Amino acid sequence: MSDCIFCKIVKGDIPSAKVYEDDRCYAFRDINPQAPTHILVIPKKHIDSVAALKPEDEATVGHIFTVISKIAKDEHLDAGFRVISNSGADAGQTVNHLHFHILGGVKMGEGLI
Ligand code: DGP
Repeated sequence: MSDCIFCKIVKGDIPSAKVYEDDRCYAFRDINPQAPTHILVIPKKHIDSVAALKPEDEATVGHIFTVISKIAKDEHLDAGFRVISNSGADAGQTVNHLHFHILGGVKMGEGLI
């Protein structure tokens, strides 16, 4: 989508601190980190959110979770990490391109989840 900021990040039109990239996904550091390690993992293909996922996206999402596991190891998040995907307005989704937050490097509280 031409007006999507994460599509622009994938294309390199908006700079980002890249952590990982392959043919299906891209990972970069969040511009407004909520934890010492805060990385976003996104599909290169534009998908609006978890709510918009279709059966043909299953392989991509499964792949993203394997990549998340690799990134967590590379970032030495051995003590644990949290993966969050906000979907829709009530969840506070602000960028309508599917993304998974990896949060780590700190002992997190038990609020919400
Ligand atoms: P969410 O609220 O779940 O939609 O999270 C969107 C995240 O995207 C938020 O934590 C801030 C991050 N973000 C927004 N714009 C940019 C950007 O241009 N660059 C980077 N690196 N992160 C961004």
